[in-house]
Amino acid sequence: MTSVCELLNTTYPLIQGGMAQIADHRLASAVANAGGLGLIAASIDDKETVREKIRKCKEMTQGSFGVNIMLKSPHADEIADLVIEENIKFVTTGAGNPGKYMNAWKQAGVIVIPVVASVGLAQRMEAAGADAVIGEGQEAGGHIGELTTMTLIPQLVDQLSIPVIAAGGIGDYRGVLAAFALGAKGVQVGTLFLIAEETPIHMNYKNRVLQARDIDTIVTGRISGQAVRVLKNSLAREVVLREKKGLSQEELEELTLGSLKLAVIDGDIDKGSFMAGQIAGLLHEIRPVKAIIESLFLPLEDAIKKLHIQS
Ligand code: TUI
Repeated sequence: MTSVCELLNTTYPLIQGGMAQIADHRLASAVANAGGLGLIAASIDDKETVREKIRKCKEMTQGSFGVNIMLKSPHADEIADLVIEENIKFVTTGAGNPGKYMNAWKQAGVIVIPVVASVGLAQRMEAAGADAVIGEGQEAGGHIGELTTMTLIPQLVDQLSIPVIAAGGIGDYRGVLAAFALGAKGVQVGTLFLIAEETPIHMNYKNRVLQARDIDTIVTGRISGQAVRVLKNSLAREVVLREKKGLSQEELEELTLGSLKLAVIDGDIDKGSFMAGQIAGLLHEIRPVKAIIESLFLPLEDAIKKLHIQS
């Protein structure tokens, strides 16, 4: 079986999360240059906006990078074409089922790695030709499923033949070790990159992540079926309150997606939607992407030796 590093053509078995409206060419190229798979998040951008980011990224790195397609985007169809036009080698997808694009991508030689939150979708993706899946637990930030990383990953590993990459709740080498213990062959990390030096978000966003405690995230949209994990603030509390009074899924989506920009660009502490995972409480310093990635993998050999398993 080919390793995840061989599949991704990377030094480390690491994928950067496709963080909507955050992960552009600057973060993607920094991750690629540091030996991981960088991703440009297409988010709700139109085709030409994403094309521009791809072209810039090509100039900034010789390393591996790809595009994350948010399948609820009104532009998802045209982004699916764009990755082929631009000869993109790697695609990850989120928030849906990319089945209708799989044949075209596979024919074009794209390596496709859908993010899944359940075994059922993962099996359909494997049957449709996915090269690997990213299993994302509900510890993650942003749009999430029901299962935790701890429960999802071993179930995926047992039911699939393709490599499983773990996401959700991984914030240091201990999380990486745990993911491998569960049978994952690689990791995807999002929240940890929010506070990377190269990540182009408002300083207020980084500070909110740095100051977060363990219990400072909340899930909005659980009732209406569009669960999104964010840092607690007045918007998040308002959304949960209005949801209890019966807000529609569309209204909720608009409220959270529109306000993501307020967090990322304006750093609006009260009205912004600060998507982040539960591991935010572990994170305390801003570092360059390269230092972050090395701190995930270089301590592993030593940590394995020091593992104390009582039996
Ligand atoms: O997609 C993500 N994380 C995201 S997307 C996003 S932008 C957004 N914001 C507000 C509302 C909606 C989108 C912010 N964060 N992670 C991957 C992920 N995919 N998590 C969960 C899923 C998922 C859930 C259900 C994938 C497929 C699915 O069902 C598909 C089907 O048809 O069976």
